[in-house]
Formats: sequence, C-alpha cells, structure tokens
Amino acid sequence: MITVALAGKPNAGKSTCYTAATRADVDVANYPFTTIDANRGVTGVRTECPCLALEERCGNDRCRDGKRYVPVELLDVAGLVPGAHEGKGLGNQFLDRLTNADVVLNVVDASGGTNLEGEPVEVGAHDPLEDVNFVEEEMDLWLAGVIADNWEGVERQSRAPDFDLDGALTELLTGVGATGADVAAVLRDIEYPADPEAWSDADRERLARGIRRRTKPIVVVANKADVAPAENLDRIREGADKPVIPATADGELALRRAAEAGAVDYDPGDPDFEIVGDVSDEQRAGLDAIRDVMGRFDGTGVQRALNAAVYALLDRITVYPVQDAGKWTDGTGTVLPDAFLLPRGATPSDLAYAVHTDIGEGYLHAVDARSDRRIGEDHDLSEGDVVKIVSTAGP
Ligand SMILES: Nc1nc2c(ncn2[C@@H]2O[C@H](COP(=O)(O)OP(=O)(O)OP(=O)(O)O)[C@@H](O)[C@H]2O)c(=O)[nH]1
Ligand SMILES: [Mg+2]
Repeated sequence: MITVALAGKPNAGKSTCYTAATRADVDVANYPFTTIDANRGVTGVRTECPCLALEERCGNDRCRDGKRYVPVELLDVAGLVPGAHEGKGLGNQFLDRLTNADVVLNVVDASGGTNLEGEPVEVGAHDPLEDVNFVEEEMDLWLAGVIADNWEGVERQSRAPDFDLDGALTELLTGVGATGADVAAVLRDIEYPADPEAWSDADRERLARGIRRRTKPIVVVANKADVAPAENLDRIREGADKPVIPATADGELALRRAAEAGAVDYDPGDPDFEIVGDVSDEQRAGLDAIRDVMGRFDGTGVQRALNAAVYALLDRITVYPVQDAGKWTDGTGTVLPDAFLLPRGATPSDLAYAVHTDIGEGYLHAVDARSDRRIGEDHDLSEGDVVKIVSTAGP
C-alpha cells in the first residue's frame, strides 16, 4: 500500500488531519508534542468509481454513490523542530519514521499563529514560508546523516576491483525507497569525486537532497486556512516550489463527525455539504463558518491534499481487476472488489503481478472489461480501467 506521511512542526494540525482522514482516536490538543508515538492508519484517495458506468452502483464498502475511496496508509508523525536531524525536540526517531513514506504532506500553520517550535504567537506574527522550508531542510539533512553513517561501508566496498558506485549507493539507499534509476539520475545531476574516500559532507548532502526529492516528494498543506490572512497563503503559494493546498483540517474533522452523527450529508472531498439532521443554533453557526471556508477553497482541502500526493505527485492511476469481464465481479459475485494504485504506464502484466506474484508469473492475456476486448501485454493502462487477467495461476 502507498504510505503518505504527515510531517510538520508541532501544532500545525497533523493529528487533526490524521484523525479526520482516518477517524482514529489520537490526541489533539493546543500544545506542542501532543503526538508522542507515530500513528499509522488507513485513509483513501478519492476517484470516480467505474460503477458509474453500470446501471446500479457497486455497493462496495469503499464506494459512496460512485465516489470511490482507494486505501492508502497514513502516518501521523510527531512535530519536527529546526535541528531535529541533530536530535532537537523529539528528533531523529521521528524523521526515521519517514523512511517508509512514499510521499509527504508538509502540514504548515498558514495562519502564522505559531512559531517554529509550535508555540502560539499572535496570528500573523510568524512567516509560514519558514515552516515550508525548514521541514524540507530537516528531511534533507536527516537523509545526509543516514548516508554519512553508512559511508564507511561504501568506502570499504570501493577497495574491491569490481566496485560500482551506483550499485553501492543503490544498496545503501534502497531502505529509503530509492531505486537504481533514482541513484543514477541524481549522480548524473551532481558533480562528485570518483573515489568515495574523497567525498566531503557537502558531496553527501547534494546526493541526499537529490534522493530525498525523488523518494519523498512533498505536498504543502496550508492548514488553518480558515484563520489565515490571504497574504500568507499567497506567500506560501509563491514561495514554495511544490503543490500547495489550502486546508482546514479542523473543518474536515467537524464535518466527518457531523456526518457520522447524521447531522450532515457530506462525503470527504465534496466541495460542499447539506445539513440533514437536527442541529443547535450554535452547531449551525459552526457549520456555516466551515461552509464559508469551503466556498473560498473549493472544499476543506484534506482530501485534495491526499489526492494531489498520490495522483499528481506519485502519478498513480486506479485500476480494477475483475474475474468476470461482463459483470465486473470477482469469484464470489462482488462488483469491483479491488482497486490498485499503479504507476502511470503500468501494463496488464504489471497489474497481474500487483494482484499476486503467481498470477503475474502465469499471465496469459488480459481483457478490457469496458470494451470486452483483449488488450496487449504492453498496453498502457488508464485511470478507471476494469481489467480481467487470464493467467495459468489462480481462478
Ligand atoms: N483554526 C484552525 N485550527 C486548527 C486547524 N487544524 C488544527 N487546528 C488546531 O491546532 C491545534 C494543534 O492541532 P494538532 O492536530 O494537535 O497538531 P499537530 O501538528 O498534530 O501537533 P504535534 O502533535 O504537537 O506535532 C489544535 O488546537 C487544533 O484544534 C484548522 O484547520 N484551523
Ligand atoms: Mg500531533
């Protein structure tokens, strides 16, 4: 499963985001370092379910009237402070939790109402663009540290006659999600000494920055947009060289709770909601305030941030394997039982391997269930494809 990690300084709203997205119970409070241990939960990215093309909706647990939520793992990480890579604040242990992340949501307090340590200050007194930059800097320096800690091993290997720097670095960096192609691409971009023993800290840092950018791309969540001055949001948008999504995690959490209580009709990622239950005047005022923010930002931003991370940054597509190409069901008659988030450019054979190694190894051919036509092994799959795999293995 794809892992999305929430990173950011204390009090930015990571746990609120996490709680809203996963509806798990974690501590949410207005003091720094509320999260003492990383939390792991499951949320979903939203897409159009292929069942919209059928006469009836599929009724899958993860489909709400044609809005399909495809599972991704979400990690809540404790707040980072400047110097975290050297152990400041709660330090390295939390950066280490980012190791498994495929993509990072950098949650910043766009209101400027908390300083770099996450302590409350007058709204607007702190420049939120600093939060965007320092979190990225901490991640880069943390990775530089990981590389430095393991450099002796690279030096040792370099004494062997058949030494290959690409291979040695790929081995070192595979744990943070880097492939041989990532290492080769970064080495092509930077200048470095041929002999590993001659590498300086600055050389390793350049390598770290390149690898971090490729293996842990960042979406900036400009949170607390409900109380953020407009110029702060402009400043973040202009200053950050990455996608920026204004958000109100608080608003999303309130809506999800209200939806669970039957007070509103709202599905995560909707641009608006409807009040359908009895609410007090106070609740109505609170909901109206959220609606106002949603109107300004086209929703609460939480779902949009998750979608931007997976579909835009990681460039994934959603593909649905089925056994019956006519009914779009699995062996038990469940309609559109599974959804896979594959890299763009994935082929039917890649899908077969994603379903199961045995199915991949026994792959014979595939059928596009929308058109009921056979598709070639090297055919690029597209978002929303429904595919029957014919394999010597499995059903
Ligand atoms: N106004 C406003 N407040 C928010 C929003 N999201 C979170 N908050 C508040 O910000 C405070 C901190 O939220 P948390 O989610 O605990 O922050 P955190 O990033 O997990 O903090 P640490 O675990 O200490 O790193 C809480 O009081 C939240 O209610 C938002 O969208 N708008
Ligand atoms: Mg927290």
